Amino acid sequence: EVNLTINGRAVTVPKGTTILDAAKTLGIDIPTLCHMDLHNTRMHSSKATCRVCVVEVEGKKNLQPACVTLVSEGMKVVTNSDRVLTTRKTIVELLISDHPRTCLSCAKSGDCELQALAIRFGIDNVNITGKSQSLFDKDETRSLVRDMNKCVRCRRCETMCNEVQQVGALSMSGRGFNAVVNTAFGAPSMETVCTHCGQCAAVCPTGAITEKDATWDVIAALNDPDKTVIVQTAPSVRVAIGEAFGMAPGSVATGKLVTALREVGFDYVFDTDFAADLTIMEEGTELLARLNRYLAGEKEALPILTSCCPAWVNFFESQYPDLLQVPSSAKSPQQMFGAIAKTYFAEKIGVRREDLVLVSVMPCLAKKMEAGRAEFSVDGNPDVDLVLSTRELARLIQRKDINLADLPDDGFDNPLGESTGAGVIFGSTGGVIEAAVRTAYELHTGKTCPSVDFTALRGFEGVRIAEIDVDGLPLKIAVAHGLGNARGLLDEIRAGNPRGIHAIEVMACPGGCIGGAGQPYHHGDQNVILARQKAIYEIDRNMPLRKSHENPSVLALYRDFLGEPASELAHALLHTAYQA
Ligand code: HC1
Ligand code: SF4
Repeated sequence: EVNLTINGRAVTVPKGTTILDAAKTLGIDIPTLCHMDLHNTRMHSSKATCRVCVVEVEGKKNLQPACVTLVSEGMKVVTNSDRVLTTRKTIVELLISDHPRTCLSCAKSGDCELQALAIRFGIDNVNITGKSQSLFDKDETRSLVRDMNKCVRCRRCETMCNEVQQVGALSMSGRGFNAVVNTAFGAPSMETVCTHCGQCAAVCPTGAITEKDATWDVIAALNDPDKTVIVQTAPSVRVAIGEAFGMAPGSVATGKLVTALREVGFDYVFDTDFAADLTIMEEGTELLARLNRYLAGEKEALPILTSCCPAWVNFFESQYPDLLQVPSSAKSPQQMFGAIAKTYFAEKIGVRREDLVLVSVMPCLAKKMEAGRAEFSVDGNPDVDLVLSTRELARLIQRKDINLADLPDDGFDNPLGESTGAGVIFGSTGGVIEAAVRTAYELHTGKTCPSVDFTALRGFEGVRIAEIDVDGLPLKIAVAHGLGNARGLLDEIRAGNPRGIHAIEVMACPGGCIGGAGQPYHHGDQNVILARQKAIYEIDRNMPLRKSHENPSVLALYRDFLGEPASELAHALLHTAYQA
């Protein structure tokens, strides 16, 4: 325990606490730019690069950065003296002098932490000009735009990519005015190991890394009289989009979202949750087939890995090319939806696939890249035409003069809008495998699950291992979220799976899709992601049907079109192969 005063107020905190955290316990909000604590990781360089958080410490001549200075017994700290405030103002002015003044047209405007500091310190005019502000070319992919001219060298993205995700695509490069976080040799992201997870964008304080916007492409499609434009919305969008309209994190906005999508002009409003149920039918069938081979002595038939997360697919394709037979061959729900929409549904409404435009709304930036993969198109026509992140959809709704928070509830169109609780829990870490277990249990045993709540698979621990009792058969299941956590499990499989794990769910983003990089910004507050997780399980609890194999529209799809799960047609439309 250490006793100190901050702005004259006494506080006692554990030894090893920073001044910044000690101040927080008193509700004193010291501004920072580079600092972010998230997912048990300190997201900044240990050198406290931005120095916006400087404070006065009695007995010290120089101001001290609060984010790295530890408290000591009897310390007297002042966070808001004139000297501190004018110094912070100068520091922010220097940062801005070196920053493009393109706030009006920046994707991050309104959410930018540098802009917020400029407002806080009343900086209305910066006359100093630092480096030439166009030293770096923009790097654009289908998912992300990186404009390193806007980099403030906070190094959050680098920490995210190297420590949390353990991908290693970004590092500090150059010196002086040229110093920025960049790919190795400044190579375009497409030529690097980048998985397009977008988590670097989720923590970037400025507009240096943002999503590639597709909103105007969607508007163009909606305005084309020759096109029928349909939309699917991912499980975790409904528990996050409200935040963009002032609703509290964890608000369930499913009905308002459907109404907003109708008002925006989509001809049919459908639910990716339907396709999540379909995924369980295919992946669950595959799991059981592989389990039976395993029980018959073919040990390498398991474990099976889930395959619905596109950044995860990119990760194992590039980093574990020797393990490509381990993941399920099932496509993601987004792509299963696309394949069914452009065949079964197009036929049903008598529209040629070229005239049917499918827009996805996803919490994810890697989904944009996934939709562009060549294997997910027929004669150049993609199964999924356009992908919007949750943030982009919020902007599109606002652009159309609609306030989602004020809208009444409405329901999805059918048949591709019907879903179960198993479909919605896909949005949280642990949910995909829980959904699979609910179905696999009943198909394997022919009995009803005593309870559909497999709570041992839930939670927020980076890696969770649980043994599920399938009527006497113990199934060992692992769940990992965040690619760094997945790496350990993959290394274990490569080493012969010594713990005998049967099935593994991996989601690239911490929290799963609820923490996706296309969601409204969490600004480092993990409670936002936890509130969304709570909301996901609340939706599931309130659903009349909670097992994928009970979804009437999915059953009808098999009866009328696909035949059985894993049939030849199901394989052709709903499964894929991975490429090293
Ligand atoms: Fe996800 Fe999925 S759950 S990947 O996390 O399997 O993005 O929400 O749509 O495809 O269903 C994302 C979410 C989403 C897919 C489903
Ligand atoms: Fe790293 Fe993901 Fe950003 Fe790519 S998108 S640079 S993998 S954090």
